[in-house]
Amino acid sequence: MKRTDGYELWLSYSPYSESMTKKYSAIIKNVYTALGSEILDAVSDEIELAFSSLLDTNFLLERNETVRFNNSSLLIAPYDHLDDDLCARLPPNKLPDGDGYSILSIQDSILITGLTEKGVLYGSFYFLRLLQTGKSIENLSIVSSPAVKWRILNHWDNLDGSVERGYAGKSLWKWKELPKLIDPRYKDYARACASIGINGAVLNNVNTQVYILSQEYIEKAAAIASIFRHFGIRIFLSVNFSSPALLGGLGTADPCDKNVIQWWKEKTAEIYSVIPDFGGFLVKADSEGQPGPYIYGRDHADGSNMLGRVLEPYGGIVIWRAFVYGQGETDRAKKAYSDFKPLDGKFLSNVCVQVKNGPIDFQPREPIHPLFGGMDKTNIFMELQITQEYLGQGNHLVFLAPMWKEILDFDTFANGKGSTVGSFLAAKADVKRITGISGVSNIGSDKNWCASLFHPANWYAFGRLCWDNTLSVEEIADEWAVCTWGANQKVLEAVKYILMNSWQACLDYMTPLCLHHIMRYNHHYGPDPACDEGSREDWKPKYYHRADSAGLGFDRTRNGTDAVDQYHKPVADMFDDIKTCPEKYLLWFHHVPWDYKLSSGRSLKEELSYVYEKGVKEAEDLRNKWLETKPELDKKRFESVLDKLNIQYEDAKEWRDVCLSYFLKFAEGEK
Ligand code: GCW
Repeated sequence: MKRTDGYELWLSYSPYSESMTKKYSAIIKNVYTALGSEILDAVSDEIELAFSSLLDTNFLLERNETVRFNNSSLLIAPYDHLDDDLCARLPPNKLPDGDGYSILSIQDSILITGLTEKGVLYGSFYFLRLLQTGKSIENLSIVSSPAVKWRILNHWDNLDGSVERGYAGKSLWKWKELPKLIDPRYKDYARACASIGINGAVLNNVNTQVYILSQEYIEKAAAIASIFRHFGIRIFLSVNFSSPALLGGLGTADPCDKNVIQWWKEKTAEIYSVIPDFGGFLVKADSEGQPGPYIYGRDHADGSNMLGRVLEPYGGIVIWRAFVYGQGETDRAKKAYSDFKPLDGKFLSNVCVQVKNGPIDFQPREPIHPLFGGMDKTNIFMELQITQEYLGQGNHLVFLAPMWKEILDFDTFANGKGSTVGSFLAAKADVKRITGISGVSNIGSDKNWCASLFHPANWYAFGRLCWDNTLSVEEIADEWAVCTWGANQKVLEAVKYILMNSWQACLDYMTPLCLHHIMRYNHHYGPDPACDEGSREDWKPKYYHRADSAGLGFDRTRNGTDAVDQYHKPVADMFDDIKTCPEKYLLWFHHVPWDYKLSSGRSLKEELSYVYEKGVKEAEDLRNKWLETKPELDKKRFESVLDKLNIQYEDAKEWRDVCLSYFLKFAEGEK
């Protein structure tokens, strides 16, 4: 009996069909894997586990130092573990770069190889996915390498077990029990991450507790690292920039002070002595109350480079966030660019600036952040949010892959046409740059990991898109759906319908035409365009929607805050002109008169009503589609998803009613 609680995620290894199982079993009679390391052992274990349900015959699994050719076999080993005869049988030019993999048919056998053990790990999981999704495993000639070097989950987990913006229970990390007790979930988490190519995990919240750097916590983190290492995952820690003062007892944390530098050197040496493959530090500095170099009259380059120098001898990196806003800027959307752009070229080669996908804060839709394509002499990481802080949290089923594709496919024109964000982040040819994408995790202690049986789709899509941003949304949806839900066509049809249509529904019932930040104060769930709470103007919905009797939307054109000119010229011109600004971004860039006619022929006022109504209908359709799975599914899974979709539908109506009654008053000249 397969589990139905979602714990196995997309790794339940349910056979696709009897006929495919027969075919696979006829091809794979023996499995030969390389011995030699923790990663290779993890690969063998995974293959054994998977084949016990994906094949219907007994197979031989042999682990050897060197792998040689055998008929009717699956051969799994890094290139330097293949014997000479097997190397000679490899077709020419079929080795991947870096941590990539090759999956090649050689006569009646299949070889999974790569230059590194990690490559073999990723290739093995890819191969298992072929079997889970019922694909042919004949005539294979697959070569694949990751688009970006670092594919990292950022956990906003606090050391007391709570999770900032977490909707799936408590933190996975049981700090109180560590390092003595190792929860088996650490391994299952790492398996799931490795299966989609994730190679880094920041364990703790960017809003830090300083004692993460105490000896006690470093040892706890080391215990987690010792599990993750088997799956090619390196750990990172978020650190408080003022740690030398707050934890070390120094009178300052000035990055130019020699005692401060010495403190960081010693702390870093202490970390590497127990975590030799430690990834590095993530820092939220001078942002939302977190201390940073500004306190000492230094800038982001001074602060991050100091840490970069300290980590450099160990091969560690600094990930320095660009999520800053505050004094001295008329438009919050402009602040990060204004602060960071002048520093381009000043950051050390192991310092990476991590930029949220959009200029504000993980809204249902944002135009891209102008720092993508805006800083070409700096390592830039993109930060996506997998946890749905502003998109219905653990209650709304919203598949984020379409949003992320829109972001990755956006053409910045940084080097002329075709300079997409995805190609900028990947920059495969540019070996000097460190590239990366981080995702704020949606994972917690809930049995199903992510708040519902659907939410793991976003964890999955994140990993897959980091590896290969040319994958289509459909491909990712297909893979996740079959691996998670099995091959029942009716169920698959409903699952895919929800995946493919849910983001559009969410946009329509929450933030049509790129309205943004109109959620309730602080917890960000539900609509509250009238909200006046908060100590800062740029935390209030009114700051963003700017509704008045003349119209709606934030004027970021050259007549307004001129945020448009932070983009490259053709893009800036396109956004600036209301006629060429894509309607999906309209209210982000323009204060639009209520009677302005949109491409639909409707006025803004009419369009707003139309889209909110459409969103409600779309949410209802998601639910109705799911009802069709009732005869096909167990009660538990059917009902758990239905419960969420019912909430989503009710919430969609609330969004429509609250927003329309508020905005239309302005349109009707009442305020
Ligand atoms: O907008 C905010 C979130 C905070 C988060 C912050 C950030 C970790 O609401 O919860 O803090 O973004 O990204 O630093």
